[in-house]
Amino acid sequence: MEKFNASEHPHLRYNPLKDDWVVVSPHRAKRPWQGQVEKKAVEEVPRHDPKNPLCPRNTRPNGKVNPDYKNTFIFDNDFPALMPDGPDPPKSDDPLFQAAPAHGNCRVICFHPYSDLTLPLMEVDDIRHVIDTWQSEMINLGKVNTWVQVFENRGAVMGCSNPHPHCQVWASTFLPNEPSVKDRTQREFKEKYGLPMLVDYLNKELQKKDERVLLESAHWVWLVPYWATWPFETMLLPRRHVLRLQDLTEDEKKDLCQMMKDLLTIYDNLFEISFPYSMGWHGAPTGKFLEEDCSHWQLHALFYPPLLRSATVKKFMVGYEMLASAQRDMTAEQAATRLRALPRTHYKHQSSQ
Ligand code: H2U
Repeated sequence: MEKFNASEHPHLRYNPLKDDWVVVSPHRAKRPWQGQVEKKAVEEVPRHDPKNPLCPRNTRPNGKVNPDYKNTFIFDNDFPALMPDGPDPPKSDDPLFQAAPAHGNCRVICFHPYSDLTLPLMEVDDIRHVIDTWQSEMINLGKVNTWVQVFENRGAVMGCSNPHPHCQVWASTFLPNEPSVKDRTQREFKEKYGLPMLVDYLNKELQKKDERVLLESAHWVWLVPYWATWPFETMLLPRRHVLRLQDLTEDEKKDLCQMMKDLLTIYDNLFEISFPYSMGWHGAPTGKFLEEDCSHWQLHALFYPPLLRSATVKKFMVGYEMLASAQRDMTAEQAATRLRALPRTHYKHQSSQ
């Protein structure tokens, strides 16, 4: 019998955070592609578009005028998915027809006044404003909400509705599905093994750095998780045990600015485009959880890019993925090797050097 080789042979990998499995089919990356090809995103974005509702000084469709902001600008989403007030659905005894209250706040954070910038093209000082804003939003919204989800959709392919650099914050009085599962899995891990899952995981990844670790700084480690599902999915972890984004120290935040710039530059350099992704932060829940022991949690940022083999070929999570299990076509280690080989100078700045 042939010896198992992870970069040749199909196998399953366990995601201990989500308590599920991903099918890894490394040999499939070689297959020819005649399916859908995405349009290459238009890279020419004007610095200021008088019609763009996220630009400084412009009037949004609801008549509100944006200030002449110089770094970040935060406002309540004009089309919020969740609202702080409103009637609750009636309780039901029928297990098949259950509903529950859903309240919350949705906010939009513009990162910078210039529409032609993205996080990797911004100065580290400007990225610092974004991180400080994430922290203040987490603190304010976390007082009454159980979960505050900071997330950025970048690129039309990920549903981003506006080219201006921005992210969203959705805060809810309930714990959504993903963090709810992660709360359980991390709690059970700590009870069983005595330390937080992701603290243990990072220690182990750092013992074999050449496999999945991509970048290290004084306070942060960027890696491809062993159980990654999306082709170039990655995770960013603090070295220290940190429960929430708002607990980061000055030094950790300063270091995070450069780390974000570097890792997002590497992403852009992979296919020499403004790399599409959904990213977001997961840390211990807030609201009533602020008073509870959440030491099983470890803060982490997640990056889910949809592209597979080029700027225009996307990984589809359809068919088998919808009906059976998530599946990927190359191993986490193969993705790490490709990302690790890329320069930290943005491709838009390389020719001028
Ligand atoms: P996305 O690009 O990730 O869709 O985020 C943009 C958000 O900005 C979106 O949720 C909001 C949309 O509702 N928005 C406003 O609140 N007001 C506007 O005038 C434009 C967009």
